[in-house]
Amino acid sequence: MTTATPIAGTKSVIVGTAGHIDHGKSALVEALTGTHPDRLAEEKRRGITIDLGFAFLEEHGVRFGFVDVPGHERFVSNMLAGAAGIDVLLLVIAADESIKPQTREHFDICRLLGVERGVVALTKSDLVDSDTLELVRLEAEDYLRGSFLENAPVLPVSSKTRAGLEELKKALQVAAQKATAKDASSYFRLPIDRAFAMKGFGSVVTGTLISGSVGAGDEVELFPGGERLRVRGVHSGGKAVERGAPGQRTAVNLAGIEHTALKRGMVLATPGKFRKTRRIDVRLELLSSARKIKQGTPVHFHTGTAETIAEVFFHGQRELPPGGSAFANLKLQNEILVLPGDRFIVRQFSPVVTMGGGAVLDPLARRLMLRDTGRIAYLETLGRGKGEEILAAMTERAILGLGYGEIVARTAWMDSEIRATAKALSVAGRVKIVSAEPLVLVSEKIFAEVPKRILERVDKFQKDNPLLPGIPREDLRSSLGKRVRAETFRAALEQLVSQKRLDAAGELVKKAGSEITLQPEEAKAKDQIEGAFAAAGLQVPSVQEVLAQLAIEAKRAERLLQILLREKILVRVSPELIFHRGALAQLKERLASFKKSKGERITVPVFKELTGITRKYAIPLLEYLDRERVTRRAGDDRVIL
Ligand SMILES: Nc1nc2c(ncn2[C@@H]2O[C@H](COP(=O)(O)OP(=O)(O)OP(=O)(O)O)[C@@H](O)[C@H]2O)c(=O)[nH]1
Ligand SMILES: [Mg+2]
Repeated sequence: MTTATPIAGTKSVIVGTAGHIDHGKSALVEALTGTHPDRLAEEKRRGITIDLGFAFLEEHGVRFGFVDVPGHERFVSNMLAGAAGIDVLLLVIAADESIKPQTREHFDICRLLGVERGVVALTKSDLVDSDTLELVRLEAEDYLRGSFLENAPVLPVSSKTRAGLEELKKALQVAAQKATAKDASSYFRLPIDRAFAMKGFGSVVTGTLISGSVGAGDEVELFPGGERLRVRGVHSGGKAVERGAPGQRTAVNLAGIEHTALKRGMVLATPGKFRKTRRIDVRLELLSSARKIKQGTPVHFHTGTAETIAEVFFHGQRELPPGGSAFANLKLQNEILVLPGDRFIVRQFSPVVTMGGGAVLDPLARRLMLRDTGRIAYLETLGRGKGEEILAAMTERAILGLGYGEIVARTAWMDSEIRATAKALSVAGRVKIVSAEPLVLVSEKIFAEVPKRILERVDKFQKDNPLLPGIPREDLRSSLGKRVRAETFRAALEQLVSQKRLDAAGELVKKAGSEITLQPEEAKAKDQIEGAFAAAGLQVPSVQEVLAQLAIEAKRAERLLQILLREKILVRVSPELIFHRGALAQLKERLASFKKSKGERITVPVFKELTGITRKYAIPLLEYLDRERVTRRAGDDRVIL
């Protein structure tokens, strides 16, 4: 994947507003950027924000993308779609009203979404006296104590008089400089927050580019539907750009799809890497203001710009008390795309209030299973976020082995990270790389059993079938059951061969150096078969005739014949014709002396005469000699080589 080359020195940062209705969020965005973020006619008429609004500002090498959210409690779900992906929170508290319910709810949401930094604006400062302003500042500082905004600047501003705006811009600059840049070299992901048609362009979607980059000509995958789409163009900050970089508001023009098929909540991503899901394992944190959650409780679930209904189940406990946190398994009503570490919010079913949130641990979880006693330890490992531990634990749980595609879908790690981690685990003896390309891992514990089982099978087979030279590979593999995948089988077999415990030269596998040992009656029968063909010369008898005369049963007799053929004492010239090697050697000598005395050409009748055999035998025999390069066909004749 190509990475975007950001313009030297510029940094892209998303600033998201949050705060109670009418506290002056949109007015502040307009005062800072010159753009009023409200777009809808209804918003303008009612004087409130209903849906997300956007504005841009580029200053001192920072490109700010502003996401303005509605404060109305009925539109919190819209607020949530905007809050995902913000780098810097602009918490708005009106100086004349101080902290109100949606101040708290929005702030809780941002905290649960893992927002790391921000600035507090005490808006409408022109409406209050300095004592009131001081009081509100104290209330705000008190409220934010112990949170990620504990040390954030709290700045009085007025969008009306423009007082304090310069200080606020400076504070946003400082926060922007400190913000961790989103990863441009990672997989591309854009949660869609708007979709519309643009005259002359077709379908356009917008969103905050949360990782990777996107440019014209790229193929992208639309989740959860899985459609592969081509990018026709990309806009960022209101301008056409070659590639959209992470941390920017991004508009993507898509070919091959109607805008009506595109909706908020869908995600554009690097194609062929990820899997949609309806079951996830998470770390869930419940607000102390929330009601307790019981096993099976339905909630509203929000992640990225997506929203669905989830039923909550707990690992190892029945319920979650207010203020508590637990590993939970969420059953989602609709399919979504999430990756480990993605944040989410849950809201009470009714009345709809924010209850809590957390982070995704396993995006491809399964239904809660009581007998899966190691699940909690596994989720703890995922939560600690240490690559080697995670891959080792993941491999241990994959009884069938863990393929490259599954590792990507479960971790979203890049290729180099996957390979380096696998290598380290392999060197440490924790994981066996049973195939390097495509990469397949099997836990050393599980792998170690396979060679043992193979040895047992081969041993048993050779005991049960003393006259057979070995067990066919495929039979051996399928005897191990479906849990041993092809790559694992191959690696285990290779190991046994290199340890000189098995021979697996051809299609057959046998104990190294093992030979067939014959019973006395078998040895006798084998001699009889050989004798019958040796005595017959070129006038060979039919195989059935020879075998029928033996004192042992047909199956063993057939196997003895096979042994003679493998030992090349007998030679199968055609499906029906078997000759003793002595007879064939003599024939070759006779042809050689014929060539000396009569020349290299020989006709079929002369060949018949020379050998004394019928045409029925002569033709297959000549064809055999051609294959052996003793003769070469030349028209109807043969040339002796
Ligand atoms: N006097 C004064 N009025 C302000 C200021 N900022 C906003 N207002 C007014 O307050 C009202 C609400 O402002 P908005 O910016 O729409 O508030 P909001 O927080 O975006 O509201 P929602 O999006 O609906 O949550 C408007 O009438 C603004 O003109 C300010 O600094 N001083
Ligand atoms: Mg507004």
